[in-house]
Amino acid sequence: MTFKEFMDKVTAKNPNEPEFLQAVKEVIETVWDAYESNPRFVKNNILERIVEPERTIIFRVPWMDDKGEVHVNRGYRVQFNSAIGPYKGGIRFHPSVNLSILKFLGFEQTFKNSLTTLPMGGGKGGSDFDARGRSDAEIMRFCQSFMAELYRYIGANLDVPAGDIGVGAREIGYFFGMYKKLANEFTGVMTGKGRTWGGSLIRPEATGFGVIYFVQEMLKTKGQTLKDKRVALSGFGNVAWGAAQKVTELGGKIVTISGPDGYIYDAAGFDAEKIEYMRELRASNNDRVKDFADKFPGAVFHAGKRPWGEKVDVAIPAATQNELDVNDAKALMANGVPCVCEAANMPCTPEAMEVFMKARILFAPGKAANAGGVATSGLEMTQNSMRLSWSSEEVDEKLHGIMRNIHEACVASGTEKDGYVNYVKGANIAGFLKVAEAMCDQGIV
Ligand code: 2IT
Repeated sequence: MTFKEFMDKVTAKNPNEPEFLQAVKEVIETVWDAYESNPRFVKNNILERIVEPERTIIFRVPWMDDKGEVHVNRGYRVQFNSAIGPYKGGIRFHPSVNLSILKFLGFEQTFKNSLTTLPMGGGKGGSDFDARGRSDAEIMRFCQSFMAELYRYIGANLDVPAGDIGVGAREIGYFFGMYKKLANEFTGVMTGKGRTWGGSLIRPEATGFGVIYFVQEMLKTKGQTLKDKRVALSGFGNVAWGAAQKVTELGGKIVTISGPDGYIYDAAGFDAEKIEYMRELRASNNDRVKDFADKFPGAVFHAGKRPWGEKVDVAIPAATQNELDVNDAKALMANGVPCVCEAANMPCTPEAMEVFMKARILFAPGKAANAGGVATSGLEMTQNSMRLSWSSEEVDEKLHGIMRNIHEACVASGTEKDGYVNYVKGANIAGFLKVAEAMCDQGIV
């Protein structure tokens, strides 16, 4: 079978799933040679098996709003791969959520989790629920209705969900409470829990911290540090918040954040007060960054635009899939950006990635750079199993070590003949090999 024949088959089998096919193409293209040259992989038909989720659950989520009106949303859990551990991955609440997006996320999660070196398989779930303008009571009822169905399919040794876009500490709390009531047991069935009831310290910051540890490692290969670097972030959620903290701590300057309404440019950089305000913006549930410019004079709001036209030293897309397209990539290159690090899942389109890699700049894919979030979820699972909790320093040190190892794995598997490190290829090969070997070992199941 050629790569094209393989993709044609996957495309025919999964019509109307553009995001899923995009993710499959990127991974399989880069692992193709490693696959073909391994007779055991070929004999076990690993490729066709690895792109098929082990199980997909789709369910009705009915709920009542504060006025007594009844609504119905669709809930999903894609249990993608359990070759190296229980299914693990976040729950996303966003109106854009559909099967294609959750399959792409579950597929990516499988390789990301493999890269962390912790025993976690891949999964993802969510709903097309729109939390904008919803009261706390409405959010609680929705989470309870969602869990009233999902609880049958998850468990501390089976499938351990966490947060993603639209699902944070509050939603995890409501999920966990409902799970505990229905299953009648207190277990580590979710991560991202509150710190007084089994949550790991540093988990809220971990994705952003991990991204910046990865950027540090990339810059180090060029003899550079983040000190005095201007950094453009997109998004204003949990990942951007953690990254903003770490960049600021390391002496770099965050100059942009963004939302669906536009972006903020702040030449002065962020301080503790602005970083804290990012949290308030998120909690406000209104999906808008304009308020930032109203609060901080000096910060300029650019309506309806993305931040990639600004001249910066590091660009970090931290919002959502396909948020940075080929024109954005060209704009960044025109300004000579030397480093782009994906913090969201698949934020750069394939055409944008091609621009960066052709220009041979430092470019890291999300599945390597943002793995610190799920890695710390893995550390939360370990602490729950041992019924104890580690200090922030302990967790942070482990997280830092994991990010360094992921960087090393990318360099080991992704260095090309001319010395350029293709982090995309490196991450895909390193993540894939482990899962593929485990699948072979476990037989045709
Ligand atoms: O995309 C991701 O890695 C996450 N949303 C975190 C998943 C997790 O299980 O912590």
